[in-house]
Amino acid sequence: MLIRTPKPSEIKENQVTDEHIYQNRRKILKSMGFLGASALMVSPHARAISWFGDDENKTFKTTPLEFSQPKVHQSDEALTPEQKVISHNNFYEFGTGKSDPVTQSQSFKVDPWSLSIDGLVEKPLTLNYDDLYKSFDLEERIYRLRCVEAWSMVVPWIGFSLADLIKKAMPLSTAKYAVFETLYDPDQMPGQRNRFSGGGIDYPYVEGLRLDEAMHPLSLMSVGLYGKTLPPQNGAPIRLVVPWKYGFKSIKSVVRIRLTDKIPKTTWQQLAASEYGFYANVNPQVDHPRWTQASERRITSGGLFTRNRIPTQMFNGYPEVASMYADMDLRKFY
Ligand SMILES: Nc1nc2c(c(=O)[nH]1)N[C@H]1C(S)=C(S)[C@@H](COP(=O)(O)O)O[C@H]1N2
Ligand SMILES: [Mo]
Repeated sequence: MLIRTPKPSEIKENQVTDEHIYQNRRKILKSMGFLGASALMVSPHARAISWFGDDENKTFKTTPLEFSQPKVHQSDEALTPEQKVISHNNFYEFGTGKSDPVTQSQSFKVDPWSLSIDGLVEKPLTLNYDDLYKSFDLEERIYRLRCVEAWSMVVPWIGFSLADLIKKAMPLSTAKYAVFETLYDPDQMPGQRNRFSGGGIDYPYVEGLRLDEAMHPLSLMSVGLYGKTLPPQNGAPIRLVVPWKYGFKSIKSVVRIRLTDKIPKTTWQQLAASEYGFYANVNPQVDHPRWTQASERRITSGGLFTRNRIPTQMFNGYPEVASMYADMDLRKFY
């Protein structure tokens, strides 16, 4: 995401050069053991700028997960390499640069965790850390995720249908929207400590879906990727993945889902309503006010400067959601 009004003391991600991100990422990958000695020789003087402190010598421990392999939601597209999925992130709670989340989140505590579902439901419920992995059948789904900034990834997520979770809480007929909230914990999340470190966002991060969108079989609560539990930079221990919407709807490290009858004001709408709407359906015909949405850069196994520009597809290539918007003007409801 890009912020509209620059503040002088803020590192904006478009001011962080590709080269810097590249060097920083190499350093991280090196510390995680992905790169050999030869990688170091390419840039012996590489020095990552550390904005908040140093978390990068620790590595968060993920654990293997058991899951089923359903026939649906598989894909023949090339997967984005795991080390890119876990080192190029947007998670403003840990800083606004693409490599801040991986460097600043490695000591994030996910156990104990508490995720509550409340509001307009008959049976409010709370899941603890173990419930996240044990209360539902976990399956692997390969989904494209397209960021509003026009890069995209193909990721083997592990998780369960959001619909199954909502059904357990028994929604009242008056419920029309689901509102999601990320953990608020400035001690652990340096981006929440002041306006500048967190991109001007008024935390906690909030997202929302219409209830029919939330109940759509594609909407996934993800607890893992690449066969393991999620690392913090990707939203551990549980995050939403809504593959037909821009990436910012896929809220990370969720602690609360509240059903309501009023449309919520989401974090990015609060920050820049003219740029980020409630719906945020991937739509190559509706440009972001400052750049095109007609194409995207697919992150693959190539280097950072590899050209992988591909056309963006309507609803990110998930046409089965179109009927939910049949009588809506998608330019107005962007
Ligand atoms: N809480 C929270 N969730 C968030 C964000 C964030 O800053 N905070 N960034 C969003 C954006 S802009 C994108 S593109 C995706 C990126 O997910 P990934 O890092 O797993 O690829 O997470 C989304 N979820
Ligand atoms: Mo994004």
